[in-house]
Amino acid sequence: MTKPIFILNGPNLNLLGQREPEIYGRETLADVEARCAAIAGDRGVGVVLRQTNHEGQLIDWIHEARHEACGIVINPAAFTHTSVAVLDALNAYEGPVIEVHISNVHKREAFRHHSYVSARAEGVIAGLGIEGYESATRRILTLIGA
Ligand code: CA2
Repeated sequence: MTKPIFILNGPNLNLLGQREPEIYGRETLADVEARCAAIAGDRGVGVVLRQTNHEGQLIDWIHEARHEACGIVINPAAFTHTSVAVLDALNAYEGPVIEVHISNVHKREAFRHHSYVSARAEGVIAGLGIEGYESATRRILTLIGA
């Protein structure tokens, strides 16, 4: 049986749909999970969506994915721009990784223009709102041949 896709989310994304809708929209991570589960489910693949405000927790989940996930969709949020540790964890993961940003980080402050994670990701999606998670899920399914 195919292992699930891990959809991992970094700090403050628990507020999705509750604050700053002009930047991040009105839908929640529960909506993201439902949309991606429907897409992956059509190919017989499950999804596991998680969110944490803690860098070490995110790293532990990436380690878990080494044995438990067929691919990773990750929105590392602010850790995108700061964390060599998240990059190192992803470098130890052998399956496909797609990086997602809800907003177009390149249209925002200069400190959001650099991503440590992009050096590892098979693909990077920014500015498509939560549809970016759906596209990333489809891409993982393609890359694993599901
Ligand atoms: O655009 C994205 O998805 C980001 O990864 C979101 C991060 C930001 O630090 C990155 O530069 C780009 C911030 C996540 C904060 O999420 C919130 C959602 C709703 C309300 C407040 C914060």
